[in-house]
Amino acid sequence: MLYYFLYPLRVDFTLFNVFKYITFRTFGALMTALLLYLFLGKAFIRYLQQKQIGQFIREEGPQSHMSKKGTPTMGGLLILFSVGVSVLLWGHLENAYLWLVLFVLFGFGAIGFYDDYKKVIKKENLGLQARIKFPLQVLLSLIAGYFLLTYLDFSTELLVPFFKNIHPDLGWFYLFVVFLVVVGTSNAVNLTDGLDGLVAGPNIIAFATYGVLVYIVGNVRLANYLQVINIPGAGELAVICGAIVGGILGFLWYNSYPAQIFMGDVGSLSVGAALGMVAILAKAEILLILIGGVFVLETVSVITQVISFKLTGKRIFRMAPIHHHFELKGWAEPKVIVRFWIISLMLSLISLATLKIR
Ligand code: 57M
Repeated sequence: MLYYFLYPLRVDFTLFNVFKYITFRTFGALMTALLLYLFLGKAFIRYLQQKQIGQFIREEGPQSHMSKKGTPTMGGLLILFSVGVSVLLWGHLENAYLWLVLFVLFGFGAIGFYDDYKKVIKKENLGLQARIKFPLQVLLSLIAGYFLLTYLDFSTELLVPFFKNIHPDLGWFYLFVVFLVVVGTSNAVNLTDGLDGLVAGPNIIAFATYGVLVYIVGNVRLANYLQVINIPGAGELAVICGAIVGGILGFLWYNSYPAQIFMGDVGSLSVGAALGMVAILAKAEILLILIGGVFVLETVSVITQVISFKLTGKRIFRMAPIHHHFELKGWAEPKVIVRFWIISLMLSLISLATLKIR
């Protein structure tokens, strides 16, 4: 919105010329979302406490989690609010990619909110059943994919990191890729959200990395120099990546160990789905395996644990997802969290290096 009000004033005040730069508006979006969460977070936590919107802790989890009972949850609501306001203020609102990410962010946020509402407010511990939750996620991802392939005529080529000459055109099968990446990432981030700050760190790193990638992909000179695909308009996604980084940073101020608030499914499902959507729009969906490596590790640990237990009756890990395994090995919670952040940062730096190794 600011772009429309202030950019035209550049005729009289050259200062307002800055509003045409994506980098400036990305920084503005990050700081706005961050400050919104920082200033509203305390009152929001108090509100959740007053309404007794607190976390239920399952018996079978690590005993160390029992002390977390009643921690306010659904902190993701304020992430969505901060990101929404920030994008409306700083975004170029004629950019369809921006609205596509917002659609996925708030659509999956609505699913997560309903799940949290049933668990925390209606006290139905199982929340929204998977047989309702999953089809809703599939539907949203297919709507986004269909809009992308028809109205936006988006490329259905699948780019492979390291091999610039391998880019098969998947045609309508690309819809399946959109479903897999968006729904898969949403649920992988959801699984990872099991320790204080554990999900915030890798998401901040992942969205910052994709913010750089979309800026490059959207800039014809940089894209040609690095020999990556150029997608006109994709650079604007750096603004929403900045807003999400800011919103999660603000959340992390309160979620850091010992957490005063959890993000809830309303946060983890929405942020994960948005990450998947941004990866698709950056034509870097395979790279998400690296950039979102911590989420992949967590999901693979659950899959292998369940398969092993079903086939042999034995567990591979002391408990899955793998963050609980290290907890039960005696690692202090903050140590598990920060080490996962370090792994996430290493993987993101490696992924950026792949841009040169082609
Ligand atoms: C999402 N939710 C946390 C919080 C957060 C198939 C199975 C692997 C599913 C998995 C599961 O239930 N996942 C659900 C993870 C929960 O966090 C809430 O959920 C939101 C995210 N969706 O925002 O509101 C708990 O995580 C802890 N937490 C923190 N700090 C945070 O900042 O400490 C969360 C955020 C919170 C709190 O304790 O209550 C969760 O873990 O449920 N199930 C599991 O992960 C369970 N693993 C398991 O059953 N493993 C089995 C099999 C099935 C693989 C095995 O190893 O044999 C573990 N989680 C729990 N209890 N809570 C262990 C049992």
